[in-house]
Amino acid sequence: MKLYNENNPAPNPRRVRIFLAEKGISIPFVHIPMRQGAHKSPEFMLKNSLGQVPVLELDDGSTLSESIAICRYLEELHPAPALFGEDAWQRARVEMWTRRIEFGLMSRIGAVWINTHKYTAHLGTQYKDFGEASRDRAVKAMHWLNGELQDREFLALERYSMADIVALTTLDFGAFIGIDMPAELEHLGAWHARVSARPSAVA
Ligand SMILES: N[C@@H](CCC(=O)N[C@@H](CS)C(=O)NCC(=O)O)C(=O)O
Repeated sequence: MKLYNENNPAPNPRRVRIFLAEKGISIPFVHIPMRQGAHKSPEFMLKNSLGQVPVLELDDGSTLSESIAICRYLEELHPAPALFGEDAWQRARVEMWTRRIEFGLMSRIGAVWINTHKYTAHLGTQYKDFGEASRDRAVKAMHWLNGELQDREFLALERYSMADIVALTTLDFGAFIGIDMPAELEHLGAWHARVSARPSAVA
């Protein structure tokens, strides 16, 4: 088994690396240098027709894309610690929060990235107004998360879960492209410090 990976600041492969670190699992990485377009090479497109990383490849050559699907697969193979929850209620909570972060925050940050950033200008038309509106919506989502976190330590469960991994990688990518967490969001800031202090966060 191996993971086709790109280094930081790419947020989606980082989800898998943090997940692996939390599980104490080690698998070989194959670096796909995105700045050189390696993710769009004909060879890599055979592994993921969207030309995106991460991709998990099994020893028989079969491939799995989508960071969360990859982590779900690895959770089945290595159940402890249960990062997707231990029972029906916990699993549903992790799903709920993972989806909320992906749709409510990551989609907005992604829209800022694609429509306003100089690094993506070569990819096609940038719709600057849409990008700037998405920035406002991303910051609004941070305010909402701050309220949610006022009386709990982690997003979905009473302990760390996949939802925290998705939120951490999303917010750190947002900061990389200039969407900082407003300093007054003390609960979100405390949560961010808490999850960033875990050894896995350096992944
Ligand atoms: N939903 C996918 C998103 C994967 C993705 O967008 N990866 C980025 C790198 S962080 C990428 O490969 N972008 C290149 C592209 O979309 O063409 C996942 O969770 O794995």
